[in-house]
This record gives sequence, C-alpha cells and structure tokens, in this order.
Amino acid sequence: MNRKLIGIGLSPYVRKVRVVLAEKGLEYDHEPMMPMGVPDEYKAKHPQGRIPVYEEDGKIIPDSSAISLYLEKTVPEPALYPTDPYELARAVWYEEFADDGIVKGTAALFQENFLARAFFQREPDQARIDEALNETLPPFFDYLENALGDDDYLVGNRYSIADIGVGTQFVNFAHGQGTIDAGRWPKLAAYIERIHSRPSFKGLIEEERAMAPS
Ligand SMILES: N[C@@H](CCC(=O)N[C@@H](CS)C(=O)NCC(=O)O)C(=O)O
Repeated sequence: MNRKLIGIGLSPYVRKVRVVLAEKGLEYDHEPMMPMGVPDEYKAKHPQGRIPVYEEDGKIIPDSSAISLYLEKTVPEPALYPTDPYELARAVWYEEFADDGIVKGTAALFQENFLARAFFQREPDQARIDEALNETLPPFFDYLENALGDDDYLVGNRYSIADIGVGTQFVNFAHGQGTIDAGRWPKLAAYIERIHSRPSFKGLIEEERAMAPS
C-alpha cells in the first residue's frame, strides 16, 4: 500500500494527520508542500488549495478531519474515536473547536512570532499578538480548563481525536513563543504537556523546531 501526505508539517492540520498516522504506526511518504501558490494540478485534488491532502493507492482525500476519519475506519487500532455516540460527538466537537476556534488565537502567535520575519519579511504585529493573548485565547483556555475537570483527556478520560485536534493547535502556540500560565490554568498546562510528551507529538515537535528561524 502506498500512502502519501501532502503539506508542510508546520501546519496544525497536517500535523494532526501526522500524529494520527504515527499513533497507528503507519509509514507514509511526506511531501512538505507550502500552501502558498499551489499548482493547478493540486487544486484538482483540493479546490480550496489548502493542505493537507492524503493519497492512498489512487484515492484522494482532502481535509485533516476527513483524512483522520478515513484512517480510523481503515486502520481501527489503536482506536482514536470513542464508540459511545455522545462521546463521539463530543470528540468531534473538540476537534472542530480546535480547527476553527482555538486556531484563531494560536495561529496569530505562530504567524507573528515564528513566520513574520523569516517568511513574510516584516516585523511582528504586536497588537495582533496582544489581542490573541488577552482577548481571543483566555476564554478558550477557561473552557478547556473546566472541560478537563480531574481527567487526563478531554473525552471519556481516554486519548482521542479531541486531544490530537486540540494538541496540534497548541504546538503552533508554542512555536509562536506562547506559554500557558500554569497559575491560572493548571489543568490545561499539565494536559498540553501530557499530550505533547507522547512520542507521536514529540518526534514531530523536535523535527519542526529545526525549521525555526534563528
Ligand atoms: N479544514 C482544513 C483546514 C486546512 C487549512 O486551512 N490549511 C491551511 C494551512 S495551516 C492552508 O492550507 N491555508 C492556505 C489557504 O487557505 O489558502 C483541514 O482540516 O484540513
């Protein structure tokens, strides 16, 4: 079987799929394409020109959520989605909250503190960083702190796509010099440390740090 993942690993969505592949112990070819100026032939695979796209023996699947679900259905072990309907819905919700909500704050730090000088040849926009840190992210951190309660994981106290979806956005936050105030959000800080310490995340984080601008 020939598996290929297209998209640079610094993307939180590409990383989500790479973590799923790693957790399931799957080998794949990785084409670390940037999402800017993608060729027309790529747009035939993903009409929005976004990364990632996954290919497997002629099958083409865009979108990290679709790809992750496909991998779960084709390689069920270890299970990364709950079986209980309510827990499954909650896990998909946290994944979506991360993909479309948390990212609005975490990406700001990543773009301003990691990408701006090295990739966009401009100074970081401090007002954007301050807005993310002081307005966008704190309510999301409060929500996650409360959702965790005394559990180690977000849904059913078992590691799932919810933790992968949330964890991948916090890697970009860390790349963008973001730190979680453990005095204010102790459970969230410990949780993110727990998720990022897993071998699936750890190996990718180390690989990506090597791409950090000096
Ligand atoms: N919902 C998509 C989001 C993918 C996405 O937005 N990727 C970004 C890179 S982090 C991208 O390709 N941006 C380029 C663009 O939107 O043109 C997924 O989960 O795959």
